Amino acid sequence: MIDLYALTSPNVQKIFIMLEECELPYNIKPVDVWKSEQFTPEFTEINPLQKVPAIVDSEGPAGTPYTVIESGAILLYLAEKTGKFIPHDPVKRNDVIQWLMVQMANLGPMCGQLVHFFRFAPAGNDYGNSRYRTMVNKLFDLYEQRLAAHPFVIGADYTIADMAAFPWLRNVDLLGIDISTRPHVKAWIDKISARDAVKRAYAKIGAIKSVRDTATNDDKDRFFGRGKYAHA
Ligand SMILES: N[C@@H](CCC(=O)N[C@@H](CS)C(=O)NCC(=O)O)C(=O)O
Repeated sequence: MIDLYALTSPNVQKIFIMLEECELPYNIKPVDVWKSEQFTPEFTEINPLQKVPAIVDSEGPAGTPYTVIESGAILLYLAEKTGKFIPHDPVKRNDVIQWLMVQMANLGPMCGQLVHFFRFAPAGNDYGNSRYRTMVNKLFDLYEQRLAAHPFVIGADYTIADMAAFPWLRNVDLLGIDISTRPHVKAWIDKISARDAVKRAYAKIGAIKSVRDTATNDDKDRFFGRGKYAHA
């Protein structure tokens, strides 16, 4: 059995999708990052980085419980465990790993910073807003080029490279991105959204309660590393 330490954010959504696609049984262990639950000693022992997602697989590779942190590593772990959503062909397999890294090192962090400056930072961040919006627009254009040439990110097959990018690219409203100029990304979002496993994943994500709207200023400061939590 897999324990999934989760909330509702895009990096966590990837893991719900993969678990549902693989039909693996799992327990959801909510960690409300808006209530500082990521900083408890119990969760820090599971993920010293103090972020969701993390999984603990009671039947790890050595037959004993195994913990995995970082959404890209978790996707790879589950793909290796099940033999699903990563091709055996060595070239295609490397394509998946490359595009997983593109998502982890670029799309996720740039979208995360854009959401921070666009939605959460105090006013007066024109430079940050402009920089991260520019980076995110370039990345949307990159995926538009890819998806204009292939049905899925690495080619004909739906893989963990799609599952990694999907929760961020579908997030156009939160990001304030114009999807009308990226018709292939839009068609890919619609195609993935229509999958039964993806619908099941979002039903479970939608049922998770979080206190984002009522988070205290202290919890927000701690989450964002500012105020008395800044170490600059
Ligand atoms: N690179 C990590 C990023 C995970 C991440 O940023 N998680 C956020 C979700 S809101 C989190 O737990 N933030 C809590 C914090 O930074 O204190 C991954 O892809 O798993």
